[in-house]
Amino acid sequence: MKPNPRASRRSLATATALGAALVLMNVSAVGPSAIAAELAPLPVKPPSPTLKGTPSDLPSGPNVEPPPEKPAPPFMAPKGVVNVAAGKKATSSTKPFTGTLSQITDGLKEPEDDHVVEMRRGKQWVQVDLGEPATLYAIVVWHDHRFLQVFKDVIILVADDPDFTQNVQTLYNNDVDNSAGLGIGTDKEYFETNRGRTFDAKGVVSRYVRCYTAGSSLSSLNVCQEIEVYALPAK
Ligand SMILES: [Ca+2]
Repeated sequence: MKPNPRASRRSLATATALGAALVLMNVSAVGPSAIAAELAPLPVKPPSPTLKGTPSDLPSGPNVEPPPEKPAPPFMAPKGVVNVAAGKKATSSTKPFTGTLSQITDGLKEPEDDHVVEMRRGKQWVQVDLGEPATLYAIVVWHDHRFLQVFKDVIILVADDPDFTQNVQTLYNNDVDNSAGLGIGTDKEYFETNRGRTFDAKGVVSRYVRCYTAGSSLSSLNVCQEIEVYALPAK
């Protein structure tokens, strides 16, 4: 039987009208707050990918995500979020021996040696003071995408105070053996690309963001290029 184009056009028109009616009903049922929370892809501008090749001996295991073959789908956040960490003050557990802490929030994160802040080995952290509490939707971290590598003990915390004693919340922890002593992590280790890694902040209200590492699959040193924190701008 041949399909009847007129009938299918009619049913499409009916479906469209029905869909529009349902959307209208939804909008009136949920009110203006839901309209304000319209989602859009996170406005991250990834740096260039590295031109260095893939190392031959890549780590693998049950707790390591395989190297990504294509970019992850965009992270959806409330429309209008901005990087509230841009230009904000960064501190660290140990003084960097290459680069300065202002580079953590300077927006530069190309796969170049002078865009990487390097610190000594062991468990170290870098943190950003947003200046005031904000409702956080996503944190994006570039440790060092000059080389494809897996960072060890990636732990992302937020807190109300710079010493991380008040309202401390863990957003990510892939320290499965608790070697960092901050609790057993259940998140995966991952290969970092030019897209960094986006961590879901789930709307937590916080002022300080702290990112731990303990070296990587390539080096025992700790490194960081950029930390971005996405929130709606303060009114
Ligand atoms: Ca930077």
